Amino acid sequence: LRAMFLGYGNVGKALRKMIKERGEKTGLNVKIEAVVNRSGIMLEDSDNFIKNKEGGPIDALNMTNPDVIIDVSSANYESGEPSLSLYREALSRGIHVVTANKAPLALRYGEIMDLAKKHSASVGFQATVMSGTPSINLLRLMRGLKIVKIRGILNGTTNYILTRMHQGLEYDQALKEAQALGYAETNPEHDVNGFDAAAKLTILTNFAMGLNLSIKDVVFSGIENIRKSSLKGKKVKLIAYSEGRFAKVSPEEITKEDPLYNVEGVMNALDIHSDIQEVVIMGPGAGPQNAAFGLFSDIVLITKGLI
Ligand code: 80F
Repeated sequence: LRAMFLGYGNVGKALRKMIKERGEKTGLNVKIEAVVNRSGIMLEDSDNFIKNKEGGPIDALNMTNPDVIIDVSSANYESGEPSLSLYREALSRGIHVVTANKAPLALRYGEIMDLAKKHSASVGFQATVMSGTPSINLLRLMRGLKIVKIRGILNGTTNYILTRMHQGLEYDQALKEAQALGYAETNPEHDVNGFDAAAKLTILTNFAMGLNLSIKDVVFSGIENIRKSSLKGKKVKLIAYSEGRFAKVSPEEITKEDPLYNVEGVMNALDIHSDIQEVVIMGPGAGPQNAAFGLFSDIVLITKGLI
C-alpha cells in the first residue's frame, strides 16, 4: 500500500513508528511515498520532516499517485481545507482515505461518503471518534441492528480536566497537563468548549443512524466555566447524546448508577442503544499512540477489503 501523509505532527509520527514496528507482523506492507505539511512536501520516508519539494497536497498527490491518503493534519472547521479538496480529488480517482482529522467529515459527511461509494474507494475514520478504542469500527460489527440512541464521553482532554479537578487540581493546571500529554487539539479551545465532542458526535451519529448531519446541527456547550470550587465533590462529565436527528453535547452531573460514572481521566466511553441490545465500550479517547492505532486498524481493514 503506497501512502501519502497529510500532516506530520504527534499522531503522524506515532503512526509512522507503528507501521515500522508492527506493520510487517500484521501482514501490512505500507510504503510512505510523501509527507505534506504546512511548509511543503517531503518525497521521502524519514523520521524528521525535511522539505524537498515545493507545493501543496494536490501537487503531492499528482507526484506520487498513492493508494491511500492518511490525513493527520489539524482540524480546520471553517472550510475543512486543505483536506476536503484533497479527499475530493483522491476519492474521485479511487484512492482510499484514512483520517484522524474530524473537520471534513463533521462538515461534509454525506458528500464524502457518496463520492467514495461512487468510485469504489474506502474511507477509514475510526481515529476521528475515541482514537484507537473501537467506536466506528465497533459499529461496523453491529450492522443489521437499528441504533436508536447514543450516549458517551467523547473528548479525552475535557474528561481528563474534569477528573483532575475532582481530585483537587485547578482548571488551568489540569489543562496544561492534558496539553503536555498530547491529548489536546492544536487549538485547545475546541476541546474545552465542546466543539471537538460535537464533531465526534456528528460523525458517529451519521454513521450509526445513516444520517447526514453537519456539526452545525449539534447543540453544544463546554466546560470552560466549570471551576474546582463549583464542583463541590459532584461528578460532572461532558456528555454527548444523540437520538435520531437530535444531537447535543453538554456538561452534566451524573450519578453512581450511570455506566459512564467510572470513566476517568483520558478514558472515553460509548453507550450504544439498539433495537435488540445495549453495548457499552470504554477505552482511551486521546493520545498520539492511541489515535495512531485507530488509523492503523483502518489500514488493516482496508488491506483486507473489510471497509
Ligand atoms: P499536531 O498539531 O501535532 O500536527 C498537525 C500537523 O498538521 C502538523 O504537521 C501541521 O504541519 C499539519 N498541518 C496543519 N495544517 C496544515 C495545512 N493546511 N496543510 C498541510 N499540513 C497542515 O496535531 P496531532 O495531535 O498530530 O493531531 C493530528 C490530527 O489528529 C488532528 O486533526 C487531531 O484532531 C486528530 N486527533 C488527535 C488526537 C490526539 O489525541 C485524537 C484523535 C484525533 O479527545 C481529545 O482530547 C482530542 N483532542 C484528541 S482526539 N492527539
